[in-house]
Amino acid sequence: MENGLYKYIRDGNSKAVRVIRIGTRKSQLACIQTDSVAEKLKELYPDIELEIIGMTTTGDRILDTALSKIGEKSLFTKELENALERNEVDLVVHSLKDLPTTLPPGFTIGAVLKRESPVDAVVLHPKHVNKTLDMLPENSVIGTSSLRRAAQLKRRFSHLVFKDIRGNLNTRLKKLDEKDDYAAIILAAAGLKRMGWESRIGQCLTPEDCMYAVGQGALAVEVRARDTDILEMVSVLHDPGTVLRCIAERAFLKQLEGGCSVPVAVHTEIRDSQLYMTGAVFSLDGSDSLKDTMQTSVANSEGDQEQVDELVPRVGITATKISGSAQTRAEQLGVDLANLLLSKGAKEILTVARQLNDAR
Ligand code: DPM
Repeated sequence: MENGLYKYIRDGNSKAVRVIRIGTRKSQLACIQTDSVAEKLKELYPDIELEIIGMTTTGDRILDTALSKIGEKSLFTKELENALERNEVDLVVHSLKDLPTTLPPGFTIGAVLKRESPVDAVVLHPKHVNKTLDMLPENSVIGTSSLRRAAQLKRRFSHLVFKDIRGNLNTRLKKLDEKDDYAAIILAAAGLKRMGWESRIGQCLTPEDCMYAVGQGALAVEVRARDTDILEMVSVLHDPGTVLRCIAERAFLKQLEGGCSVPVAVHTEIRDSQLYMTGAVFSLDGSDSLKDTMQTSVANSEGDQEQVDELVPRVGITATKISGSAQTRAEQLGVDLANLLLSKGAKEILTVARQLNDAR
């Protein structure tokens, strides 16, 4: 029973078993993330057969240039999307923050899993163990290639110096520990936890120190938008709170016309059915910034029966089992907050930041 979309294999009892192929980058973090999603699918659908297919992406190959300087968008995702398009894989697991707010036509995010802690963490050189950023000596070098992290931390810790650092997490930790180039590096706590390196976290940054990136800490499952069977299958992985927060965050970034390498940061929370969102933009040195907070209700309104059945993606995310009106309000919150900052001059700050970064 080949329907073109799936491969079937026969198990020992000659029963047809559906094979779902999952594409992943080959980095250790990507593999761990993919395995965690595969495990969840296997629990939910014991009858399916999963095959994991590793691929190398442009972002993995170019190791000597700061990410924010490489012009091409979707650095880590393009090769994987090509494989999806060619039907070589059925789904791909990404860090949501690496997925652009507008996906190429034909693709959608079919699941956003429950978010890990979205905060940024300081990993210290062994000789500085037990210190915090404010205790590091004058002119200590902090490794980060994130314009967002550098801008916010420069503003807060003017005694520190910031330098680019590239490579996957393993490479970065090696560069930190085995040389004397960096006093500390900044990484997402979520990635460190998934790698089993939580013990290396010397300090978690507060929103006052450094707000996080749009989508940080959440895993996303990308699928072919027309593949309704796979969409249906992965949709049970959606975590409603994470989805609403991430829709608001992505709508904010999209409205600002920011890519994955602009100094834009967010903080979101859901309390008592209210979605609170703080968003900010920064100049590269952090001296200039705009920040505001807004909120909206994400309660299931009375008689809110419309568990949207039509497949309406919002900022790339298709979530049919989550209240459509709550999704719309979350998206509107992001747009409204961005418009508020734009009315105060956010566009100018981001344009200058982009020009300065390009000229670096
Ligand atoms: C994006 C940024 C970085 C990654 C920019 C930013 C960090 C780049 C750097 C969009 N993607 O955050 O301002 O530090 O040079 C990335 C990481 C994870 C996903 C690693 C990290 C793991 C955490 C997650 C790289 N993408 O941020 O420490 O799954 O959210």
